[in-house]
Amino acid sequence: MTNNRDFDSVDFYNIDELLTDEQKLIRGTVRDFVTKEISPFIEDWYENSHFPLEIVKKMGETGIFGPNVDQRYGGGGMDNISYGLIMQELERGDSGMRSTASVQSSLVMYPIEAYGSEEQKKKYLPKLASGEILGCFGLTEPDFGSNPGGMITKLEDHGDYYLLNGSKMWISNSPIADIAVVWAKDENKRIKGVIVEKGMEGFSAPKTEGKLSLRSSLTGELVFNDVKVPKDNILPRKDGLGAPLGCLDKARYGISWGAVGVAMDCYDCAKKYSLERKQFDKPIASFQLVQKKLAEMLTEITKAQLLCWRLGKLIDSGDVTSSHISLAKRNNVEVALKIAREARQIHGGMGITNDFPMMRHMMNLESVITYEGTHDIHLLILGNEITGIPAFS
Ligand code: TGC
Ligand code: FAD
Repeated sequence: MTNNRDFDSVDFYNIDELLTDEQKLIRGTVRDFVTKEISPFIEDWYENSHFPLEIVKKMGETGIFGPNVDQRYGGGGMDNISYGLIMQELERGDSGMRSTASVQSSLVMYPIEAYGSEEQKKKYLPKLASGEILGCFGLTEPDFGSNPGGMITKLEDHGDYYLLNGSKMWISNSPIADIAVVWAKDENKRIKGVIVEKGMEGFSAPKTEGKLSLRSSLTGELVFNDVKVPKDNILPRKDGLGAPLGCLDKARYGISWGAVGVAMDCYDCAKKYSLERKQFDKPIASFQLVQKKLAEMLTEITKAQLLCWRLGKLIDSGDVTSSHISLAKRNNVEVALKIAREARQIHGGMGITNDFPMMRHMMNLESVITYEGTHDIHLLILGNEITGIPAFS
């Protein structure tokens, strides 16, 4: 099955007027990339639970990895609106494809750039930017998902190396990653980041089978059995839970934009289908109930677009807080999920087939609404911001 239909972008409030020519150019480049390299194949990849490894190099060549990273290390040196627009376009193609880019850029390149040594930056960042190597991010453990501070994976100081023991679960890209940024506790219970390389003795990354969501993205475990990690592989410039959570802020921001990409794709499909499909001798678009669905979709997409744009500006000016990001991730993913369901309904029975992308998007969004902080965890982050009372535990 191919998904080759034309996509018409949605811009009811002329938000394009707020974008620079460079930002529009970047969006256009990634839109073309998705149209050529992802959309024609995605339904097959999804059905066969296949991650196309060759897409990593292609993404690197297109400048998709590390858009915010300093150009001295092979990054794009771009602003945050540009980064968001890249994520929007990729997720219009598929959430799994956006996931690959989120992990590489926000969860692997960002911590190496922000917390790593100069040697680590020179060693890893150019190769990650070009797609020569792929990274993954190990925070979640079998018994510590929403509460990563409880993690039990541990680092023991053995003089010139650390011994790493424990396991991580639900790790995007882990079975094929060349390096893993892993979070573990030292003897003082302080969380530290380490770079673990594929092939280190005692390290394995088995694949997680049976996923009904995000099927074009590989997910797996990270298992550490007395892995000797050289001291040079510790991220030296930040520790504590705030270090991994700082990376999550970057990725959650990207997801806010990505969700808009999905919502636009579903709305575009629903609008076109409703104008073509006839029942009772009329296009179904002529019925008020269908118009209500379309009008509400457009309203929510427009609100979500404005949230993203403003959030990007707040990040660029340094005025953003984590709860600003939680609000946008939480809102936009929920909006996208509702729009995917409504668009599916507008397609009637056809909507459940892979002639159309809504079911795939909908199933993908069940992961997106869970990872990077569940929907309810983001609500609690906002509750804490409003009241000053953390209700997590
Ligand atoms: P809490 O006591 O609130 O905070 C501990 C320290 O962290 C600081 N902090 C942050 N720093 C940066 N960014 C943030 N968003 C931060 N949130 C908190 C905080 O200031 C404090 O610093 P310090 O210096 O005082 O120690 O921590 P808590 O244990 O009560 O937890 C709070 C909670 C529940 C919000 C947090 O644990 C959380 O966000 N949980 C959700 C876990 C999560 O999102 N996991 C995601 C795993 S990665 C993933 O899903 C990748 S999917 C990728 C893909 O395929 O796209
Ligand atoms: P739990 O934390 O067990 O939560 C279960 C339910 O309890 C949720 O509804 C939650 O909202 C609720 N809950 C938990 N605590 C509270 C509370 N205090 N108050 C109210 N409700 C609460 N992790 C990584 O580290 N790296 C990755 O690359 C990565 N990729 C992923 C890819 C996929 C496809 C998926 C599905 C997950 C991925 N994750 C990754 C893990 C993801 O971040 C976790 O699944 C998520 O943080 C939730 O943790 P959990 O699954 O253990 O659920």
